[in-house]
Amino acid sequence: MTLADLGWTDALAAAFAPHAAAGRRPARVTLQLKGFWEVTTPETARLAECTGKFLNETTAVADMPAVGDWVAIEPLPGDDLRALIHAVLPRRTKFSRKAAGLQEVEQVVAANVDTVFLVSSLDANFNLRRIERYLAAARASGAQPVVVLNKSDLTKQAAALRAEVEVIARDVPVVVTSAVRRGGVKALAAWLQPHTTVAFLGSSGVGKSTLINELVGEEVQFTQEIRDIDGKGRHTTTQRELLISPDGVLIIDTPGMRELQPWQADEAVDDVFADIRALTLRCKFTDCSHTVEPGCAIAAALADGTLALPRWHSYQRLQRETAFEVRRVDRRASQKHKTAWKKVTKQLRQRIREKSGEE
Ligand SMILES: Nc1nc2c(ncn2[C@@H]2O[C@H](COP(=O)(O)OP(=O)(O)OP(=O)(O)O)[C@@H](O)[C@H]2O)c(=O)[nH]1
Ligand SMILES: [Mg+2]
Ligand SMILES: [Zn+2]
Repeated sequence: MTLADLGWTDALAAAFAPHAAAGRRPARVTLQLKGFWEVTTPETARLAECTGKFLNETTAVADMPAVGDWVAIEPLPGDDLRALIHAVLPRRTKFSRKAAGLQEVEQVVAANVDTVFLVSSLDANFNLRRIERYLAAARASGAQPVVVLNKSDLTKQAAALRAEVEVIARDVPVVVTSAVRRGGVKALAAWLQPHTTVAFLGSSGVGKSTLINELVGEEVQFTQEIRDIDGKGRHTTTQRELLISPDGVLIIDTPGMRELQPWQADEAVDDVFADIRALTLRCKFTDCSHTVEPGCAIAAALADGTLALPRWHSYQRLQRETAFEVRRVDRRASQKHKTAWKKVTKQLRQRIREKSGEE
């Protein structure tokens, strides 16, 4: 294996020059653990920790090593399995999420990714709102997004749903797959070039690991049957991990992200559907439900073909999902705050009790 096989580029070589002068070696982060990282060099994989200096100088969570990152390492002398991470090289692209907490912090889910496959399933979990949110995060990542609608074997509506997604995806390609059907992943072939890095993102249970197994041609990632009826299943993939396919594609698998935060949600809807919003303002009644009312501009536009039906359906679906999302987030946020507050109060009480006990 060479550095190029791991995705090394001339730009990285240039950025690495000062670290090379300091005797460091380049390695790619292939697995993220809590406080540890697996880093891979052309020779071997090692378990690495960050140096104290690096940790002292790093204040933002987003600047910590993430899967896909290139790092400058120092192999530990006399230990061929361990290493120290001295620095993270500048990222070409990064896919971030807002990790939820009392404060919102940026957390990098995957770095230096060429293509992000935003995977959804064409079953009861299909949710345009969520796809829109993933698209927004992917557009900000710098990587090329591709929307993957998986489990096409479970629906007869694949074509219609795809048309709805294409409306919000605009210039982003939308492909339909079935990971459990032979040849069902051929649609992704164009983006699977050797030495390029692709990442699979999407909710738990949509079939990311199954797609990867299918692409790699063997069971490299564990998958799990979904048991419960609402299809939420269990998180089977628990770590962000980078693997190399036999064809030399660098593939990042991620656990389903339940917490991808819907920031800028409303703006995103308005942006794509500005024309429809303008139309609704022309309805005769301001509270027009666009169903049976006389003088409805939407009904007129649908009738004369200036507004396509799938676009209208996408808009309606997004409106519904946004309203639902906003309610849910409000509730969750206040719940979280309460829980955190309780915890802090409890800790305080505990400390006071301990102190008074000591005296
Ligand atoms: N019918 C059908 N089932 C699929 C398809 N792809 C995956 N599945 C099933 O969906 C379940 C979940 O698949 P996984 O690949 O584990 O899902 P995942 O996205 O990796 O989930 P997490 O690792 O939890 O994020 C498994 O039982 C798969 O067999 C498909 O195209 N059609
Ligand atoms: Mg998985
Ligand atoms: Zn109307």
